[in-house]
Order: sequence, then structure tokens, then C-alpha cells
Amino acid sequence: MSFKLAPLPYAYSALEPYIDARTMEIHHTKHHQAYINNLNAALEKEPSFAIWNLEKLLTNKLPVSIRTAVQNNGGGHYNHELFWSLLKVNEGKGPKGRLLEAIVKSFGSVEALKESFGNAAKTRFGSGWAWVIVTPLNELKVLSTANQDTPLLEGTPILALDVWEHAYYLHYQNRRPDYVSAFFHVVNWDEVARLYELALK
Ligand code: MN3
Repeated sequence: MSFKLAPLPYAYSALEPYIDARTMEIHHTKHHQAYINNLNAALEKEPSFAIWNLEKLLTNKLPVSIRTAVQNNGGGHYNHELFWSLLKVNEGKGPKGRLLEAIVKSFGSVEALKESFGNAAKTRFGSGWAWVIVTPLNELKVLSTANQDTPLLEGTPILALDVWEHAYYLHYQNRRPDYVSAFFHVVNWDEVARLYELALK
């Protein structure tokens, strides 16, 4: 078994003008593909782990020979698959229903969540990700991780933003805050809500 790059369920141009088609195409076909290739290459060295699914690989202690490669490249594959699934031009539609109730309970308001999440994304030094996770106590929490580290040991991610420069540099250059602001136009809140319901214990 080896991991494969799935096609995006929308066109590379679908998120314009917030995320441009060229960035999406390179990000998906080059960056995401490279994480998958490197993950598969690592697992060839330890075939007994090649039957594990991605979440199991990312939440268990692995042999030293593949540990760092799986953390970086398995994390890269996991994070990008999740990220792609969360993107859709939302035309100003926000969260609703039980997700909205949970956001208000944990943060006070949707605006407060955006501010907290945006700050996590903007202040992550260097490369990494911003997240909203559902904790084992069913609370929502904002955090950020470095590099391709996942938040899986702290909870289940339901919102993710890639803040590596490769995610925004062609269009936004050094203006990460503008990219973070634009991101809120392409959050598919229906998918976030679906992941929230699945994550509840
Ligand atoms: Mn990326």
C-alpha cells in the first residue's frame, strides 16, 4: 500500500481572488505530492508500518529510522488533505447550528474565534499551521504548530490554515496577515461543522 495524491474536489481557480489558481496548482501538485513521495519512500524502509493508516502513523512512536520523515512528510500529507477539504468560497456565510453554539461557548463570538485563530496564524514564527481542534473534553481550542506537525495528540482538528510561505507567497509575498484575512472568505463552514460533529466524544 502506498499513499496517493487525491484530485481536489474543485478547480484550482475556485478560490480566487482569495487564493490564486497558480498557487493552488503548485501547492497541490508539487508540495503536497512531495510530502506523499517522501512518506512512501520512508515507509519502504520499514514495510511493517506501511499498512498503518496515517493517523496511527502520526500518533504512535515509530522506529528512529523513519520517525522524523513520517512526522514531517506524513504530517504534510495529513495536513494538506484536511486543508483542501476545508476550502470553499463562502460568500460571507458563517458557522451555524451546534458548531456556532460551541464557538460562542468557547470564544464568546465568531469574531473572537477569528481573532484568536488569526493571531495564531500570524504569529507562528517561520513555517507551520494554525488550528481549531476539538479537545477530548469536547471544547474548542486554537493553537498553532511548527513545520508539518499535526495537533492530533491534543485533539481532533476541524479548521486548519497553512502558513508556510509556499501557501501564499506568489500572490501575497510577505503579507501573511492579508492572506490570513482572505482565508476567512474561503472557509467551508459546513465542512467544519461536519468534522465538529464527528469529533464529539
Ligand atoms: Mn503547504
